This record gives sequence, C-alpha cells and structure tokens, in this order.
Amino acid sequence: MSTDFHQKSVSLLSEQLAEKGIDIQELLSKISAFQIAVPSWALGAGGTRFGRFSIGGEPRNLEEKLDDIGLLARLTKKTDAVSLHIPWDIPQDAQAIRQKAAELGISFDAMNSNTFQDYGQSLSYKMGSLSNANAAIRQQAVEHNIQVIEIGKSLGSKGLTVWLADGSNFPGQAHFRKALQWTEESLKSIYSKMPDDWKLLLEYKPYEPNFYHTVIPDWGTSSFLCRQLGGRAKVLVDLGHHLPNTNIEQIVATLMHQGMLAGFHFNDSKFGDDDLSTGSIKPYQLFLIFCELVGGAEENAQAWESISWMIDASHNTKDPIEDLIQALESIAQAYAKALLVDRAKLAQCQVEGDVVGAQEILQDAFLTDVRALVREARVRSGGEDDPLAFYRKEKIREKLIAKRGKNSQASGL
Ligand code: RM4
Ligand code: MN
Ligand code: MN
Repeated sequence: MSTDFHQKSVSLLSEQLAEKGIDIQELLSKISAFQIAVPSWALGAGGTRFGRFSIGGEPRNLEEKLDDIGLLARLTKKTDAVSLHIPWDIPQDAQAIRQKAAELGISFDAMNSNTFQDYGQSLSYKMGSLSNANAAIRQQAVEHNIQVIEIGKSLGSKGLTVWLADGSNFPGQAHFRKALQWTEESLKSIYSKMPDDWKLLLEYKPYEPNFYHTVIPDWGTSSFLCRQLGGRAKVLVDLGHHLPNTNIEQIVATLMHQGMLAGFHFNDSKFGDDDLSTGSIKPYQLFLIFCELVGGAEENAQAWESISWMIDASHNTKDPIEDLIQALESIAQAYAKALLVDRAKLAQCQVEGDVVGAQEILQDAFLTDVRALVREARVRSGGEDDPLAFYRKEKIREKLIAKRGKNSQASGL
C-alpha cells in the first residue's frame, strides 16, 4: 500500500470516528501500548504426532530464539516479551541471556513449567505429575516448578504458568478426589516458594493428552484451586482449551467479575487445542472476547494492567515468524475494534431490550476496517508499515537458512 493511500485511509477513518465522538489519537496510543508476549516454542516449526516438517533456519538455541523475537519486536512493535518453557529453554548463563534480551528490548514474561513429558528426570510423569498417586513423583514435579521459579527470578520474570497435563485415559485409572487433593497440595507447595511480586497463572484444558479425565479440565476447577492458594493465583484462558462452541467471552466476563483472570494464551481452533493462528478461524469470537476485556476494565471489574497477554501457537505448515506477524496483527485488530464499541448505547439497548440495536452496535464496530489504524500505530511506534511484506522482500527466512541450516531445531514441541 502506498504511503499516500495509507494517509488517506487514516484521515477518512479519523473523520468517521470523530462523527461517533471517538478520538483517533487516544485510540492510536492505546493500540501502541498494547504488547503481547511471544512463546519461545513458537519460533520453530511445530509438529503433529504424525510428523514434523522443518521449514529451515529455525533457532537452534535460546539466543537465536531471542534474535527472532527481537526481529518481530522491531518489525511489529507489538511484542516486547518472551515466555520461556523449562527445560526447553534453560539458560547456560542467565546474566548473559538477560543482557542480550535487554539489548533487544525484550523482557521475560511468565515462565512455563513442563511436567507433561519425560526428559531424563529420575521418575516418570507417565501417570501424572502434581496429581500422581506416588508422593515421590509429586515431590519431583513440585521441585521442578520451584526450579522454574528460580530460573525465572534470575531473568527478571514475574510469573509462573502451570499447565497440568495430568488425568487418566480409562475409568478407574485415577481417583478423582484424591487427584484433585494432591494437585491442590502440590500447587500450595509451589505457591509458597513464589516471590511476593509474582503471580501464578493456572491453565485448564478439557482433554489431551488424557482422553477420559483431566484433573484441571475447566475454568471452574482452575479458579477453585487458585482460591485455595491465595490472591496471586489466577486463571489463565488458553483459547484452544475449550470444547467446540463454548462461550469463551462469557468465561472471560465471569473471571473478570471475580478478579480472577490471569491472562491469555492466544491461538485459534476449529476442533480442540489446534494451536492455529489467532484470528484465522473465528475472528468474531476474538472481537467479542476483547469487548468483554475492554468493558470489564472500563467498568473496573479488573484492571487492564493486571492481565497478561501471550500467544501460544505452534505451526507445522507456516513460517513461524510470518505466522506470528499475522497473529499479532489479528490481536491488535480485535482490540482496536473492541475500542470502537459504543458502550453507552449498548447499555441503553440492554435496558430497553433492543436486541437488534445491540447487535447493530457490535457489528458496526466489528465491520469497521481498522487496518489503517493498526498500521498507523505501528509506524508511529517505529515499526515497519507492512512487516510481512518487509520480511519477504528482505528474504529474511532465506538468510536464516543460510546462517542456521536447513534442518535446525532447538528442543521443544
Ligand atoms: C499445552 C498448553 C501449554 C503449553 C503447551 C506446550 O497445550 O497450552 O500452555 O505450554 O501446550
Ligand atoms: Mn497454553
Ligand atoms: Mn494448548
């Protein structure tokens, strides 16, 4: 798009919005301020249980993962943090890593522990970790999480994300109540080792890798456990961790109502935990989620700043950097559209029972083309006007392949 055309689009939008009483400058600064963390495991091509197809030039170590996120940050101005996964990302020299990240303008978002696979530790997690019937295995899983906190402290992180894969595949395999009780006790031991200025983000997921029962299957169980821990434990909503047709925006509203929303793992899905690019399948749902977020923050249910934002996706057919550029753009668009909703009019429609009017208000915002707005915010922050086009024009993947090889990959998914 030419600069001239872009400027015309911005002026037109500015006029349209002014008519609705919306100040474009304020919108631009909100969009610019909104930053989303990128997970370290999204930089390499992911796989399925059937196979993995390397795209080449993938980061071979933590330093190179940081380089890729630094590039994303520079192009998009939409991310300024990385979320690490332990043991995939154990830094050899935490000080050096911290310094490198700082030079790239990147900080360390929540740390992710991993008790869903075996990686050489002495006792196996095959039958579960924090909920395992064997106390020694539970203890090992607790110690792993404490180690993750220690690594996070050395990097300046302020959070621990726990996703518990524990569950069972067949009736009778696990004792539901005991498994929950042991999970609660294990989480309490972890929580007690967390610094005062840290938060614990507890994920839930209905199924996979277990297919009969999952110990923390839903937001209700997650929030129940968080309440047993204390005020710094909150529920993390991973968009892919819901059964089809679940009203996720309502879950978001309910959690905000109770001040229990820790943050997000953004992705999109058609069937389950598909980890597809955010906004690629259900952009309207993403918009409705942002409507709840914007509304909840405006109405003081929960402060915007108390919520953590992160992408959690893994792609096996796209260039991961291109995919992350698309995801960051989609999230920014959904947020921008939610900011356009006339909340006063919507409240009035709700009081008057004007169903049609309410739908018109939401769709008017959703159908507004905000691409020029997001682009303008990015350019004003010093980013590329078209990050994807720039990435392709500069042949960045080709350069990465030349540098790192065709079949490079760090540990991860
Ligand atoms: C899980 C969950 C976790 C992520 C792992 C890799 O399904 O979403 O957040 O750390 O995948
Ligand atoms: Mn997740
Ligand atoms: Mn997931």
